[in-house]
Amino acid sequence: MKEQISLGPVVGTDNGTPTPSTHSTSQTIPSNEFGESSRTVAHLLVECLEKEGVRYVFGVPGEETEDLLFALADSAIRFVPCRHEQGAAFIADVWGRLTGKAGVCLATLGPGATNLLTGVADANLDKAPLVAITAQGGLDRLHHESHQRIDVVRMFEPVTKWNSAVYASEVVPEVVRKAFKLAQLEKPGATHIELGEDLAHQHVPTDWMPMEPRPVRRSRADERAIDAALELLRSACRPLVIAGNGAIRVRASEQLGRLAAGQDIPVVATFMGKGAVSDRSAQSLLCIGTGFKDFVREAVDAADLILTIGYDIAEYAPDRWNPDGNKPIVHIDFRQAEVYTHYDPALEVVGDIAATLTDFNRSLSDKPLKLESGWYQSVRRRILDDIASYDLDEKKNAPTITVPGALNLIRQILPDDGLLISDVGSHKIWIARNFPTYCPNGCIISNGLASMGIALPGAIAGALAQPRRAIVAAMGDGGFLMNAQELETAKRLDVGFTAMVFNDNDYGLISWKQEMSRGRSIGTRLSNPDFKAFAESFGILAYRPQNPAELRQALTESIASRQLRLIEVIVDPSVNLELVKKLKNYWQPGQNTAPAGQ
Ligand SMILES: Cc1ncc(C[n+]2csc(CCOP(=O)(O)OP(=O)(O)O)c2C)c(N)n1
Repeated sequence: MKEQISLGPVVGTDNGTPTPSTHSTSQTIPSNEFGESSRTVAHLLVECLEKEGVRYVFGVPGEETEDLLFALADSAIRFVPCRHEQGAAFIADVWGRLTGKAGVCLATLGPGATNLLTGVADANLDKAPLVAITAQGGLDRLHHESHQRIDVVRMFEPVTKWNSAVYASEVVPEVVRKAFKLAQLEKPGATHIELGEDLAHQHVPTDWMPMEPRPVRRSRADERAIDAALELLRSACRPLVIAGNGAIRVRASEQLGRLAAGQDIPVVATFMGKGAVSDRSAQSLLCIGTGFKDFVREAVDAADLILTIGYDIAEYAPDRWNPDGNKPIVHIDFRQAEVYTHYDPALEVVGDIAATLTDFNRSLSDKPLKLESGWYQSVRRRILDDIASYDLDEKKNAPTITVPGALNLIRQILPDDGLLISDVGSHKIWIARNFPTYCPNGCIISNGLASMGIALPGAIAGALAQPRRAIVAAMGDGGFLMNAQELETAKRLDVGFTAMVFNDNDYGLISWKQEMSRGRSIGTRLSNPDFKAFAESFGILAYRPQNPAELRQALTESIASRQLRLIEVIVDPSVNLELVKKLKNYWQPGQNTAPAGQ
C-alpha cells in the first residue's frame, strides 16, 4: 500500500496536542551519594521539550550548552549537530513550516547566537513556528564585559514574537510552554529562550513537572461579517481569490478548492501560497508575485472583487497588484488587515480561515453565485502555454539548459505529492511562475525574509519530517555555497533528496535586476569550485549533465533513488532578460489581446 504522506501542518487547532512522549528524562536521572536527585534545570527543560512532542534539536554545541546536551542525550530527543548555526535554524524553520509544530534549534552564547539569527528571522517573517534556545554566561559575569557575552535577548527582540531569558529555575515549565504556544499560535513565528550556564546546572526537585500542552481552539469569524462577504460575492461578476500561505497553514485548502470549483472562482497563489489549490484545477491561475507585470495580472485587473485568503503583506506588497488602490477587497484572515493605502479592504472577515470558507460553502451550496462564466480561462491557457514553451529540446543534443526548461523536467519526474524547496535568486522567480504545484506544501519558498541559503538545510528538514517523500532542493550557485557545509549533516543523517545546483557563475537575480535598471551589472560575478567533485568529496553521488537528455536521466535516477545526490547544471541565463522583454511587448498597447472578460 502506498504510504500516506502528511502534506501540511497536522494541527486542527493552534498549538495542537503533540504525540505523548514514551520516554521521560526524569526516569533516568541518577541520585547522588546523599540520595538527592541530580536532576538539573537542563533536564527539566528537556522534559518540557519532550512534552511538546519535540523529536529533534538542531544546533552547534558550545561549552555553555553542555548541561543541555547531556540532558538531551538522556532523552528521547535527538540532538543533530549541524555545521553552522544558520543551517540549524533553517532546518528548524522549514520543519515548522512543513509540520505546523515548532522546529527547535540550539546555539551557544555570543557567536553561536549571532549565527542563528538569520534563520530565526526567516522563520518569523515567513510565519513558521520555531523555538530557538541559546546559552548565556553565568549571572556572576553578566554585569560587566566578559568573554563572548552580548545581550542576546535584546538582539533577538526584533526577529521574534516572544523572547526571554530564564530568570529562575521554577519558571522553566512556564517559559517553555509559552515559547511553544506563541510560536505555534496563528500567525506562527519564532520565539527564543535564553538559559544561563549557571542556572542550567542547578538541581531541581523531582516534583517540578512540565506543563501540559493544551489545544487552543481558533475562533470563528463573526456571522455578520460572513453574511456581508457573501453579499459582496453575490453582487460581483468576476471575483478572484489571492491565496497566501495562511490558506495552507490552517488546512483551509480543501475548503478553498471546494469554493473555487463549486462556484467557478479563479485562484491565484502567492509564492508562499503555492499549492493551496492544485494547479491542475481548472480554476487555478498559478502564481502571482514577480516584480514585473506578468500574464496573471490580466485576470487580477479584470476582476471586480478580490478575496484575499491568508495573504501576507510581508510577502508581496499590494501596490504590485493594486497600483491604483481601488480594487474592492475582502480580507479573510486570522488577523485584521494592515493599514496600507493600496490595501484598504471593503470588508475584513477575521477568524479561522477554514471555518470561514466552510461557512461560505455551506451557504453557497444552497444558493450558488451567478458569475460570468470562464472569464479567466484565456489567462490560464496563456500561462500554461508559456510554461510549456520553455520545454528543453531533448532530441537535438543541444547543450543549452535553462532554469525554466529544467523545472519542466523536474515537474514531469517529481510525483505530484513531491516537494520542491527553492532557494532565493532568479531560479526562485522561475520556480514561482513556472513550477505548477499540486498539493499544499508541495513547493516551499522563503518569501518573507527571502534569505539565500535556506534550500539545502530546508531539504534536510523535509527528508527528516517526511522520509518517503521525493524531495528536490533547487539552488543557485550563490545560495548553495552559503550553506553547502550542511551536505555533511545530510550525509551523516543519511537523509535522501536531490540537491540541484543551477550554476551561472553569478549572483543571477542581482545582475538580472541591475541589467533591467542600468543595462549592465557589477559586483555579481563568481567563480566556482567543481561542484561534482565537491559533492563526491562528501561521499555523495553527483552528476553534471551536459544536455537535456542527460539531465532527464540524472533527475530520473536521483529522484527515484530517494538518496542524497547532487546535480549541477550549467544554465543559460539569457531567458531572464528575454522574459522581461516578452512581457513588456505583451503589455504594450495594441500588442496583446483585450483583457480577459472584456
Ligand atoms: C542572505 C542573503 N544575502 C543576499 C541576498 C540578496 N540576493 C537575492 S538573490 C541574490 C543572488 C542569488 O544568486 P544565486 O544563489 O546564484 O541564484 P541565481 O540568482 O543565480 O538563481 C542575492 C545576492 C539575499 N536575498 N539573501
